[in-house]
Formats: sequence, C-alpha cells, structure tokens
Amino acid sequence: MLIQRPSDIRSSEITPPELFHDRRRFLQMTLGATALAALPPVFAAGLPLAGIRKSQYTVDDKPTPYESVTTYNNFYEFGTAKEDPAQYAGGLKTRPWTIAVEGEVHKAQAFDIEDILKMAPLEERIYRLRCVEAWSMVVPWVGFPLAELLKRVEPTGNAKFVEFTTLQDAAQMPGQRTRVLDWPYREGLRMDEAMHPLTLLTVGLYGEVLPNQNGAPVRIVVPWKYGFKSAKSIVRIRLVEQQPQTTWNDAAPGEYGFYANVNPAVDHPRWSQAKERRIGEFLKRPSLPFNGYAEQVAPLYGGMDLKKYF
Ligand SMILES: Nc1nc2c(c(=O)[nH]1)N[C@H]1C(S)=C(S)[C@@H](COP(=O)(O)O)O[C@H]1N2
Ligand SMILES: [Mo]
Repeated sequence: MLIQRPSDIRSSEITPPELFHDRRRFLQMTLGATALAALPPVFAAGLPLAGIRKSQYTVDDKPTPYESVTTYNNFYEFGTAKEDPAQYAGGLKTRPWTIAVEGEVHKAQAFDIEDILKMAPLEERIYRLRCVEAWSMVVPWVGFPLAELLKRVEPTGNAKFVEFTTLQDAAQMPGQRTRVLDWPYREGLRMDEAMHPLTLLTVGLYGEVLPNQNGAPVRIVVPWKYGFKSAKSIVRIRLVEQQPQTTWNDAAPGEYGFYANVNPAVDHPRWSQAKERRIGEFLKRPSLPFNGYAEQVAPLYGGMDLKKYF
C-alpha cells in the first residue's frame, strides 16, 4: 500500500517550509546576522529536526493531519478541554531543560535536553495512538528508544520499574492551579516495558520539533498502551524497585490500571473499549489488542491475567 509521506502532507497541506525560513529571515533582518549567530539554537515547534532516519516502525493507516495532532490534545496541565493545550501551552519554556535520571542506577545523571537530542540517531516512527477515551490518531513521531537513555545510567539489579514525572510549574501551566489531578503528573512502566524497542523517547513529530501541546521538549510514547501512560514534558525519570504510584491510577484506580494495555475485550467501567473513533473518520473502527502491537509485546505479559491488568 502506498503511504503518503508525512513530510509531503506537512509541506503541501499544512504549513509550507518557506514560512520557517521566513521567520529566520525576519530575525536576521531585525537583529542583524551577528546578533542572530550569537543566539542559542532556536528550538520551537515547527522547526525541522535534522538527520531523521526513516525506520521500520510504521503502519499502513493514514497519518492524522498535523492540524488535528496539534490541536486535539490531552494535557491537563493546560486545561481539560481538547483545544486548551494548543491555546495555552505556547508560553511553556522548553530551554533550558534538564531531565534527572536517578534511583536504582549506577550513574545517576541530569541530562541537558541538547545532549539528549544528540544521544542517539533520531528516527521517524509512525505509531497509532489510542486514548482510553476511545478515540485514536496516527502520529509520525521523532525520537529514539528510551532504552538508549536508560542504558547510559546503568540500572542496578534492583531496578524493576521506571517512574516518569512531568514538570510542575503552575506559573507556566495554568491547569495546575486547579486540583483536577494530583500534580505533578506521574506515570510508570515496568522495566521490560521501558526497555522495549517500541518505547520511544520522543522529541518531535512530522519531522519537526515537538509542539508544546504534545509534550515538549521530551515525552514518552508507548504505542501499545492507552495514551495516558505516555507522560509529557518530562523532568525526572526514576528507576525504582516497587511499582510506582501514578497520577491517573491514584485518581481512579478502578478506571486507569497501571498496565493499561489497549484491550478491546475489557471495557472501561463507564464505556466500551471495543471500538474507537479515529480522528477525521466518520465510522468507528474496531480497536486492536495491544493497539495492533500484540506480536511485539504480548510476550511481555505471558503470565498475567489480561482481564485484570487491563
Ligand atoms: N503530563 C501529562 N502527560 C500526558 C497527559 C496529561 O494530561 N499530562 N495526557 C495523556 C493522555 S490521556 C494522552 S491521550 C496523551 C495525548 O498525547 P497527544 O496530545 O500528543 O496526542 O498524552 C498523555 N500524556
Ligand atoms: Mo488519553
């Protein structure tokens, strides 16, 4: 099947790349070339990421248009409505940014975002994203396996789980001024899930720097789990021995399991998970076990009762 390259979609249907060059030309004219050269590299949504490799990870499904991927979001730090993140996340300061990687590791380290960007080759991966709310998208993410980062800190034998923590800063994140969730947002994975090659440390989408509303400057993407497992705007990664408390599981343990593997056979207590509304499509489609990634990840759950650990 012929897949339209996301870069084609991006440039022909959405924002022409000329616009970015115009932006830079505008800066050059107003600041002068010398002043521009003195500025740190600009990292803003819409700027192209260099050196991205195509990867084997893709799906036949048509990528969801950039416009929808960046305006229909869940990011409660910026409000609970789908359009809130696009409206309010623009002011999030994504430089400087560090991620502390600590806990059960031999080499705890605080990584600067610039070093993370250079840590491993950037790959494009077109993944399905299935929200627990029963809608879905297809997103061409840019990043590299989280395992690359975790290997660098040398996990100890006690590292059984990984905890991710999102930035907490109510001055920049207006949604944190309400107690809709217990901030900061925390999520977690079992160590083997975190090390799985599908688990992506993500810095971009559609070939460009990750827009703030999608979790800039760095987020996790775990394609076989419901979207809430994929924490955005991460500032800390902690390797731990015990299964970590997570924000959604704390808020409603009966509705948001720690494992939260996409499973059409197990309904959410308040709605069916059998089908999903693909953003941009009219008819619902059947949802797939493990969001279509069963072949790769089902073996991780060999001994588990998947009805219980939905
Ligand atoms: N910090 C943080 N991370 C988050 C969320 C959130 O509210 N806060 N929402 C989650 C949910 S429910 C989904 S479906 C995805 C949505 O990612 P997207 O907006 O890039 O599609 O982000 C997840 N990560
Ligand atoms: Mo979600």
